[in-house]
Amino acid sequence: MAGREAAKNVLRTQRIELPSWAFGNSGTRFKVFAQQGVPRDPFEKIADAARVHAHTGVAPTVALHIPWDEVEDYTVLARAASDAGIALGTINANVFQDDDYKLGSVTNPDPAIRRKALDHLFACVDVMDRTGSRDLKLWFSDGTNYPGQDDIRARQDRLAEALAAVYERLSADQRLILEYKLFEPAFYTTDVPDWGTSYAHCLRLGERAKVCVDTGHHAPGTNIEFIVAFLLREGKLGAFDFNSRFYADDDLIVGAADPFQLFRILFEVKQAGGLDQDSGIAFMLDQCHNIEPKIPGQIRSVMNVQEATAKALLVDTEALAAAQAAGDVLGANGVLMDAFNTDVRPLLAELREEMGLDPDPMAAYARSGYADEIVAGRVGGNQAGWGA
Ligand code: PSV
Ligand code: MN
Repeated sequence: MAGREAAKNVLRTQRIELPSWAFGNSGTRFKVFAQQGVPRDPFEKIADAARVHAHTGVAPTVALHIPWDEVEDYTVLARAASDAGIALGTINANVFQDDDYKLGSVTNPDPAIRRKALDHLFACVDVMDRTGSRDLKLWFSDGTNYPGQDDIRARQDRLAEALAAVYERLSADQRLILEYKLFEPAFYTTDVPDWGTSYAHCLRLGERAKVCVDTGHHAPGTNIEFIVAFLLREGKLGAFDFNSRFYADDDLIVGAADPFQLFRILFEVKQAGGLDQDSGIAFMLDQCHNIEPKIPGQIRSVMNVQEATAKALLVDTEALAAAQAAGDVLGANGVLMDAFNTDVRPLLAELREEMGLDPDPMAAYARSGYADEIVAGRVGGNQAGWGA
C-alpha cells in the first residue's frame, strides 16, 4: 500500500466545488418537496455553502448558475462569499428554461433566438469578469425529438459558430468548459451527446476549451474512467460534475450508486497528475437533494469524493506496474482491489484533526445548531429552487 502521509498531503490540498443549486428546493417533474430553512437568495446559498466548507475544509468555492443566481452587483456577492470564508467559482450558463428555446438555443433554426442565446452566454462572461471566475461551463439542452425535425449537420454548424463567438469573447485567463449529456430533454438527437462531440468542438476552439465529464450523463455500463484517461492524456479534461445515477442523470449523491466507479475514475485522474494542485481540473459537484437535507447532503458528497480519492492515492503503483509488466492479471487487479477495500475513514479523520477540523463533519454539523438557525431565521420570502 502506498504511503498514508503522502496520501494525506494530497488530500489536504484537494478542492471540491459546490453547486449553489444544491441548496435550493429540487425535485422531479412529479413533485418538488419544499424543505424548511432553504435559502431565499444567492447570499443565503453562499452562507450554506460556507458551512459545508467550514466542516470539510476542502470546499472553498461555490459555482453559480445564471440566471438562477442573478444579483444586481456581483462584486457584492463575491464580497459576501469572501466574508463567509469562500469564493465564487464556475459560472454555469442557462439557455434551457425559456419558451424561446423550445427548438434549441444556440442551435435553434431561428437566427433571432440563436442571437438571444448567444447574448446570454456573453452576459455570463460579463459576470465572470466581475466575480473573477475562471470557468464558463456550457451545457445545452439542444436537440430534437423526431427524425427529420431539423438538419443534424446544420445544428452542428450553428453550435460551432456560437462556441467560437463565446471563446473569442473570453479573456486569456478564462476557459470554456463544454459539458455533454446523452439525452434529456431532447430524446432523438442531442447536439452535444457525448465526450467525442465535446472534444471535437473543444479541439477546434483552442487550448482554453475543455470537456466537462458529468458522471451522470452516460449510457448504462459506459466505462467513464476510460473517457477520463483519454481526455487527460489529450490535456482536454477541464472539469467534473460529480453525482450518482441509478438510471439517468438522477443527480444523486456522488459515490452513492457506485463507489467503485468513483474510485476507478479518481485513480485515472491521480495517475495522470490530475490531483496536482496546478492540474487545472475543476472537481465540482452537480447535485440536487430532493428528499434529504441539503447541507448534510453536500457534506456527505464531499466526504465520498475524499474517500474515493484517498483509496486512489493508496494504490501501490509500483507493485501495480510490476504486475502489469509481468502480465500478472490477477496480481495487478489485486493491487487495485487492496486499495479499494481499505477503510480510509480513520485516515481522513486524522487528516481533519490535523487541519483543525472535527474528525466527523456530519456529526459536527448536526451539533452546530445551524439547521435550527436557518429554519427559525428564514421565514417568508420565496425559497430558491431548481429553475427559480
Ligand atoms: C444538465 O443535466 C446539468 O448536468 C448541467 O450541468 C446543468 O447546468 C445542471 O445539470 C443543472 O442542474
Ligand atoms: Mn452537469
